[in-house]
Amino acid sequence: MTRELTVAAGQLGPVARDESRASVVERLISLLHTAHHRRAELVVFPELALTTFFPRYWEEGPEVIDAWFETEMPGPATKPLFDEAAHLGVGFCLGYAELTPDGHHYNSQILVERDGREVARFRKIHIPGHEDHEPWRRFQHLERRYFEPGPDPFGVWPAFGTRVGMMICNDRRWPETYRVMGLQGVELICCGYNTPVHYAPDPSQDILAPFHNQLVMQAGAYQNGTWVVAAAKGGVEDGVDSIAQSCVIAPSGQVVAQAFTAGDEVVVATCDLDWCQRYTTTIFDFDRYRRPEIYTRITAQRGVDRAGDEQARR
Ligand code: CDV
Repeated sequence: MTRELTVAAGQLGPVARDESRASVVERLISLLHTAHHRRAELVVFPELALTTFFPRYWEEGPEVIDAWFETEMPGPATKPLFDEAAHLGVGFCLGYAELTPDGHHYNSQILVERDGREVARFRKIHIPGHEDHEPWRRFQHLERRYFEPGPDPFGVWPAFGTRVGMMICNDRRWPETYRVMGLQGVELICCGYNTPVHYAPDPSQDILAPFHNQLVMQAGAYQNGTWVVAAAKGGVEDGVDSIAQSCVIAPSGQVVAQAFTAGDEVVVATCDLDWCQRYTTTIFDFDRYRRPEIYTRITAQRGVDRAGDEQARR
């Protein structure tokens, strides 16, 4: 018997700065219904799904900043989503800004099982952008002002009859993300993202944004023999265009389903979970072929070390 799981990426179009959480939750519930109708058992929603992508604004004062964050999950605004999902028997993965009881600010994702049970919380590990106001940019990307990097390593949890991992937006660009999960036998990675088309530090990359989005996730899926479900918040939000392209990627690296629009849309695929083993027991049989003793630099150093140049010149 094959192990199958039908999954969905619940893509959101733009969320206006003044749109209420209640209104966004209504949109998420509508996506949930569509996904359920199409037999999905797990819906992945975008990063920071409940509000506009607020790191584009320079905000001052703890009260103003904290207003973008959730202090409870579920809280009063999100409870209807949790209730409806449990009622339908559909699990989900939701990105939100988390303010913990002891005052930490994280860019987080929660994974909830079909019966409404919380499986895990994941806090974004790679925090992109900048800390200070940089008026030369068309818009800010102040994630490094508003969020601390997640303190926990990438995890993998038994859930949905498989092994599920999580990553958030910029995490998907780093090969270490997938490999740390691959080494824990991941079979399905859930990812939410907000990726503006315009990249201020090097605008020559703008035209390549959708290509890079697929490139990294297809490579990560293939090199670790895992499914990836990725959900965007796309379209023009407060004048800033973000890529959409939500998708489901197979362990072969092939995109098996993809969004057609940059608005609210459900992308569904049925994942044959045994497909993972075709890769993890052959070309990427880690036990047989990996050489961790040769890769020590990966964890021993952070930036580039050219100390070897001097020696080579002699
Ligand atoms: N939300 C993000 O993490 N966005 C980044 C942008 C800034 C490049 C991304 O990696 O898509």
